[in-house]
Amino acid sequence: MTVSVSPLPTAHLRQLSEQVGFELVGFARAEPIPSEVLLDWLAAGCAADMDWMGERAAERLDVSRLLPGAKTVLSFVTNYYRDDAQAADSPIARYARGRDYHSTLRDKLKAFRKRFSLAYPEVKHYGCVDSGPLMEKVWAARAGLGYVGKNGCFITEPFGSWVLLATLILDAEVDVFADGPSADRCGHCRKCIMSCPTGALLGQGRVDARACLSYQTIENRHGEVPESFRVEMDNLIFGCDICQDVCPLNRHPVLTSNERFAPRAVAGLGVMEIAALTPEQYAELVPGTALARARYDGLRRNAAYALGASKRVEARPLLARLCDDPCAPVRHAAQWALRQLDSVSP
Ligand code: B12
Ligand code: SF4
Ligand code: SF4
Repeated sequence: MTVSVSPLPTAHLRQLSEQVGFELVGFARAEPIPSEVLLDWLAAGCAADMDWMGERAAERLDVSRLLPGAKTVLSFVTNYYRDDAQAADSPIARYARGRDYHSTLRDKLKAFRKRFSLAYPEVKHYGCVDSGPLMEKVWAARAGLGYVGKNGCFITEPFGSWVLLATLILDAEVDVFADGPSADRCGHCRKCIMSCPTGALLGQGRVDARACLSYQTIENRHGEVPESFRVEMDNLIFGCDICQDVCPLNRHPVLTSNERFAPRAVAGLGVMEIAALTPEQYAELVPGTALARARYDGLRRNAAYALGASKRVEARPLLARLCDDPCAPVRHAAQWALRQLDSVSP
């Protein structure tokens, strides 16, 4: 049964959002997403082996499958940009240097939902941070918080693309809905497309995950990274920020004071140190960060590739040791990296 309530005041919801620490919130009508937005991308194979993207495609395209009677989608933005000196040369992408962003955003969303339920007990809601079957960038765009740039990232006016998203569906209307995405500010710029080392940006914000180093370093945990991509992994072990770093709209980042994004000790390590991590060091440094998704062997495999890509001759003894590692992808990565070193110093 759908409960009928008068439109909720967005001014009050904005207050609640601010109280729990979100930087921006916007409101979109919970209308279905045109199916080609997702289905064409899946059909072209751009999801690589992320089968979970297709498995719940129907829900991704229609939020009323997640919350019957859905009327409104709230999109929340959190700025995560920091420039702490200890992580200045980190091979880990910015969003993953601190505490796992999933828990940081989930805690804020939980706090919002708690306050919301106290004020509007009759309204049902469904929340998502990253892993839920929702298209979060589409909702952020519809909610008027920015637009999807050619680099495939959601770009806001105040914070550029250095933001993470959280989403909440309500079965009630609000008093004011956004008009849709803000104006595209990319214009004729193509810097991100030209700078992507693996040609993963296909234009119009489309990303081919198969070619994206973010996918290869995080999601491709079991296999091996194609050779033509490994050579681009110099100082890049988890995620990739190249197409955001070059973006002129990211030139004036706003620093966040949120300590949960402060780099953890693991973000102070260099590639050699990550390649040499013992299971004990991994257990001490990685749990509680987003890096845990790549797992112990995935991080070391990526670090071995990065050593090969940078042709670090001083890494030879470490790589020789990793050639005997019990994990096959780590072993193969170390063997490949040694061959790269041989090409500069036999
Ligand atoms: C799958 C996924 C990936 C994949 C594929 C990337 C991709 N662009 O699809 C991989 C592993 C490669 C990846 C990488 C990264 N990801 Co990711 N990822 C996701 C995930 C789970 C789903 C995205 C998705 O649905 N893709 C399918 C395509 C078809 O949809 P889309 O991305 O929305 O793009 C299309 C639509 O937006 C449409 N569109 C654009 N504007 C509009 C407007 C309207 C009205 C409509 C209808 C449609 C429309 O055009 C786009 C192109 O076809 C989301 C979380 C979520 N649940 O949404 C996080 C998410 C997108 N990722 C995030 C992050 C932080 C990253 C990385 C920056 C991490 C890193 N530093 O390495 C990189 C960025 C890579 C890049 N250049 O995009 C953030 C985005 C932050 C931001 N500012 O954009 C998200 C939202 C997670 C979160 N909760 O914060 N990711
Ligand atoms: S994250 Fe890196 S590999 Fe992926 S599209 Fe951007 S620049 Fe290319
Ligand atoms: S680099 Fe240029 S084209 Fe790419 S997202 Fe930024 S402004 Fe748009």
